[in-house]
Amino acid sequence: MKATEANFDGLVGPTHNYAGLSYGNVASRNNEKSVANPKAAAKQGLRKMKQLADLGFDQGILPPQERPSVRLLRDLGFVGTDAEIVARAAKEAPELLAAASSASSMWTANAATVSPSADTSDGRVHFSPANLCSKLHRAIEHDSTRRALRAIFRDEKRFAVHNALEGTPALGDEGAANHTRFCSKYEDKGVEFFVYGRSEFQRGPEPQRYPARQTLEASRAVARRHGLEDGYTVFARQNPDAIDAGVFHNDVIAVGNANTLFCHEQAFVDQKAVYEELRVKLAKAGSGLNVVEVPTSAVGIPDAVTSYLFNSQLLSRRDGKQILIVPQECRENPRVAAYLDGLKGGDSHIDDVLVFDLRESMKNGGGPACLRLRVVLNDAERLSVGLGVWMNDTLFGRLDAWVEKHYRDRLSPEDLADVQLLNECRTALDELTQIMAIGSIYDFQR
Ligand code: SUG
Repeated sequence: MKATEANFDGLVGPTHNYAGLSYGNVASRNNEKSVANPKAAAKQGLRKMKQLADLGFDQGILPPQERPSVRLLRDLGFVGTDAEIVARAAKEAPELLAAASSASSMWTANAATVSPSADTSDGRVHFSPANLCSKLHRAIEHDSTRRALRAIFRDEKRFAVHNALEGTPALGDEGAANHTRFCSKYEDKGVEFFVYGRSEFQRGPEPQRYPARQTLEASRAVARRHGLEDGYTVFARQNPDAIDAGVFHNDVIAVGNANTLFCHEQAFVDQKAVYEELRVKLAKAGSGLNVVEVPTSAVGIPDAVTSYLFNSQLLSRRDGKQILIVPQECRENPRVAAYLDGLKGGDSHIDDVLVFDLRESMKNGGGPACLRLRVVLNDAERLSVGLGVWMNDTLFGRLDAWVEKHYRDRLSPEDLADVQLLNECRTALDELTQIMAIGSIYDFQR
């Protein structure tokens, strides 16, 4: 049965702000305490989704999570009514309120790792929500992520939504940001490629400055639970120097689609051996591997980190051409812009480049690829997903009006102390579950 790749983007939540919560993520730290514009952030994301839907891609939406998370604050010992809890946290521990308020679930590349049914032993699509245990503000996402995925991918005969792995350093898991799948056609069996930054039990080079968020043990556990075959999986270690230069996820230095791997020459340890293993395994799946490697002499790692050249979406159009979706920061960097000018067509098999303004998300280290979760679905699987999550003209109109009505156009870290924000968010999310017809998925609705 024919399959296509759907992209599920995270809708930016009403508390989008710059709290500097992600050590190792250069943009998050550089923009700490600046004033965010949640309304603009959400609209930038919606425009990307709409334009890709207009181009004929299957574009889905994942709802934002409830923030601030009063549940986290209660767990941390704050007591009283919800409003009292927010007020107390604001006064006594503003850093905890910031963690409880982050809109970080918008970066759905970190929501889960997804294996298409063509790859798994039981023929279902498998989802493993990521525990994101390396950062407090992200470690609180997986429970709600699982709930949202189960609400959208309901049919247990077709979909398996697992619990997250135990949230402990040995099993640090950041989801699809460190996972790529290569194939000839989407419906064919593919080769799943897992990239990790460190191993709890095996020796190897590790970053010295910034944390490695993904472990080999977590990647292997995900592959095991999804029922992937060893002969069709590849595990590669990320170059620790890249992590130390701000490449906190593999999707900041590499992106893959179909049989193309677009990456920097300093992305992996033992890079040539990684290509070779991918080639051999992909050949068994009936495909060649097309590597588009960007040399350091053209684009250095610091340029890759500030422009997010590799945090692009590489997508196959229905006519078979591949397009690259990049953030406008790529155009503003002269070396990256020059590289992109020479990229199109020819050997690269990348036929067009589309540029998007995602400035609000980029200032927190989230580019086009961070904002989407890829889910390869065959026709029957796609039809079993509710209509309310697929972007189209009507849904775009309703969501744009919803953002216009409920979102602020200014939010500073101090504004998180405003207890009114909690009510605003709940009112907005309650209406959203009706627009998307996904049922009562939030705690406050239960
Ligand atoms: O986990 N930023 C996110 C960005 C995630 C990008 N995702 C991928 N590369 N796939 C992170 O570092 C910043 C929040 C703040 O500082 O307020 C943040 O969480």
